[in-house]
Amino acid sequence: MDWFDRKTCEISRIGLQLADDSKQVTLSTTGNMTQPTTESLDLSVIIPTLNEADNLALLVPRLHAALSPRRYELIIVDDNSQDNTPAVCAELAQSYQLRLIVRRQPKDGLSGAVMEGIAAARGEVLLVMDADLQHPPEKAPELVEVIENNRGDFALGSRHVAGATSDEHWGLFRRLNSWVATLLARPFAGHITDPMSGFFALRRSTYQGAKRLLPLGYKIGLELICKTECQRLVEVPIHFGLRHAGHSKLTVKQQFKYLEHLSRLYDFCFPRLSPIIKFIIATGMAWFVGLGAFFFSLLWTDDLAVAAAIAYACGLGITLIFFMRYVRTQRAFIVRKHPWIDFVFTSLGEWAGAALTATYLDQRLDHARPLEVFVLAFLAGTMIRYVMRKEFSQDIRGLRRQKRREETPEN
Ligand SMILES: Nc1nc2c(ncn2[C@@H]2O[C@H](COP(=O)(O)OP(=O)(O)OP(=O)(O)O)[C@@H](O)[C@H]2O)c(=O)[nH]1
Ligand SMILES: [Mg+2]
Repeated sequence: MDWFDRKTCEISRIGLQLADDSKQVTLSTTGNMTQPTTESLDLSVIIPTLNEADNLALLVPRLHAALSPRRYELIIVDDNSQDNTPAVCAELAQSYQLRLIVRRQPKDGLSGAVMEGIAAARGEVLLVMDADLQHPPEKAPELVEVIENNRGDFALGSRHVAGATSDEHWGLFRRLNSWVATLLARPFAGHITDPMSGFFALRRSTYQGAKRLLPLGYKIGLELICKTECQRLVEVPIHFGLRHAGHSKLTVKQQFKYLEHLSRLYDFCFPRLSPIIKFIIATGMAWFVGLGAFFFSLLWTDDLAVAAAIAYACGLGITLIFFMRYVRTQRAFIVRKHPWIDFVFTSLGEWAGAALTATYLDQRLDHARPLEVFVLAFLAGTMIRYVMRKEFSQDIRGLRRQKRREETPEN
């Protein structure tokens, strides 16, 4: 029996309506509260939660005080929290308008929760914020007004813009981490000082104009800035408080996801340049490892062809790591059905090309220099890889955008 069955009696006693399907449970207010209808509203506030019951009890009244007398709805999207979030929401729903969406088996984390909340929202303006009280609810009207008064298309609560303050005292590592993360987002976040902020507002029509939303991990704000292609981004200084209760869910795993997310955003924003740069990075690393392996092999063999063949095989190990990441994170975009079979053929092809080139040079040149053999053999292998991946496996990412599966009409 899960929490939902256990809570049914309690929920019905206080007059809440339940709607259930295989994917989610929606708890919405009835009685003197507003039921979800198709009627549009001025504002929808979407709050993703994961074990934030203690924070919600404080946040909801403060948010209500800040937003009154606006016509707004509050949507809490909870990913099956194991604290008593549903009970706290049920309690709060007696005094405040509130819709709780519980996702039973979420796989797409914070970003997916926000998108699910937006899909259920009826407001003309959408406001997204965290539940842990780090985002001051009193600043919500300011963000909304930027959109309502058409001073911008995307309003962000910022920790770093002039006038912002913070209770958090970050150590050197966290500051460096945040600085690098912001720097990596700079090419598409422009002048924005806090593109990682999860406190933002935008018009519903702006959201609907977003192209190919495919968020990963935590940075839904950054995804939206990119995919809506908003030009008028306005930062509102906030006082960034300390988490009131509970624990941060920002893990190291999430930080790696951020890198994967960035990689996708680079592909989106720079469809030609991004794959080329990634190819260069992967190839550069393969060459670097290959060079080490080449000279190491020469310690016990003076056959340059053998050393080059071993070195290229080691370089393929690096390519393999990049390809694993590629298949995992870009599966939705891969045109071919069996990328791993393609990878094996391509690898064999390039390895054979490099080995044959080295053998040829070693046989034909009287005093072949090791470095010459290495460079020419690796060059041959790299060219074969480029051609085979581009033409045969159609691993073209941004190179030929019209072939990207995500952009074909059926998607
Ligand atoms: N629905 C849902 N909400 C989540 C998930 N992960 C985090 N959240 C919520 O997203 C908000 C931000 O999460 P935090 O853990 O505070 O992360 P953060 O603010 O980026 O990091 P800190 O600065 O360390 O607090 C909070 O309201 C969380 O409850 C998730 O997987 N699903
Ligand atoms: Mg937080």
